[in-house]
Amino acid sequence: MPKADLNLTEILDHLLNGHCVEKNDIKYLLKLSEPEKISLLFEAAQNARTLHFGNKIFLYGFLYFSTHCRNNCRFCQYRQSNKMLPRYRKTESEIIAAAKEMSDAGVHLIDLTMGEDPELYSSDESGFEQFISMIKTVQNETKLPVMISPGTLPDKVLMEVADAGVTWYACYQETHNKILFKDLRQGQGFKKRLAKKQLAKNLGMLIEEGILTGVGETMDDIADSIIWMRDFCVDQARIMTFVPQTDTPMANTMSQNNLIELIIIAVMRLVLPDRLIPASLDVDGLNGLKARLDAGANVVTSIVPPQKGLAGVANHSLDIEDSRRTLDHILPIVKTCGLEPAMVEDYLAWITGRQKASGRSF
Ligand code: SAM
Ligand code: MD0
Ligand code: SF4
Repeated sequence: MPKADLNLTEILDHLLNGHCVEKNDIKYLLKLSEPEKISLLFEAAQNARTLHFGNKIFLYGFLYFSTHCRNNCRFCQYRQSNKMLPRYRKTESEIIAAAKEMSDAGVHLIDLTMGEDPELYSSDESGFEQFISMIKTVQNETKLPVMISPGTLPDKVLMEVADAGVTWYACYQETHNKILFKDLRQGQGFKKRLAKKQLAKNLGMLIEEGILTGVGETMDDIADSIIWMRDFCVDQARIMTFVPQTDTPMANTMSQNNLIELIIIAVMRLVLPDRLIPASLDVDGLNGLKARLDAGANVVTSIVPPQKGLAGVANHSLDIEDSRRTLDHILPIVKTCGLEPAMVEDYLAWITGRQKASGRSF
């Protein structure tokens, strides 16, 4: 057997036996290019998922309730300088109706996302009062855990959110390479974004970290991000392929083939075997779901109800109004992967277990 093959089986076995690997081994896996070896990687990732989650998949409803933003991330269509984009700010009753529709359909979590909306961010903390009360109502009405993805909230607001019993805080770094970060999230603080995650974690919230691929990063950067996620003990680890957006500075960046995202999902699964890893419908829509689950993801995210004027992030409208981001369309695909949706009780039990294991149950 050529030495490289031995390397691959050894690294995969090592990971499947619960051992830690070095950065070089992570990079070796990330750089695999032969189809047979990539298949072995995906098979190992599926085995790691089965070991920790059986054949159960979690389902996240996505509610992008305000698309106004004060920031100018170069990759994002919702950047403040993009004047071509029609924006919306949903009312509390619209938000509750969409959240209820998704909880009735059977999702396990509601992800409340917004741009850094100047209406909230430009005043002092008082701008967030309605936001906090809206979150509480969503929790009460749906009886589901909530994730918030609101940007870099003021510390005091983050504390109030934690007090309100919000389960998850998502605030993606995109990259852990400071130079690339400065380029992607121009004018924003690398350390500030990290500090918000640390504070939310200290306050007892579960943390999702996320990175992008196809934005000029190297495999060394991706390996560093995966190691950062391991060291920080993130609870959910996300990778998304950059989707070029018209009327933004990165509009002409070449679209990257999705295989790299799939390989990164598989490597994340092996390095963080007991964590949640999204298969986002936001990048390739429903057509991209099976490949992401086959690579080892265990949460379908960006489920969006139609006819409510709600948008996605990486893709503004892909698959939304034709109902292809609903459970009717998603569940048959989950089944063809030999998987099935978890019960909401399974999801709540996972959360409680995670909070206890990390000393975050109060
Ligand atoms: N405004 C908040 C923030 O930036 O933290 C919340 C929105 S956040 C959930 C939006 C995320 O979607 C970004 O952090 C990025 O990872 C991803 N994203 C945005 N534009 C994208 C694009 N064009 N292609 C792929 N992913 C994108
Ligand atoms: C997703 N569009 O799940 C959403 C979003 C925010 N927490 C998540 C990027 O793909
Ligand atoms: Fe605003 Fe978030 Fe888009 Fe950046 S990624 S421009 S903070 S909505």
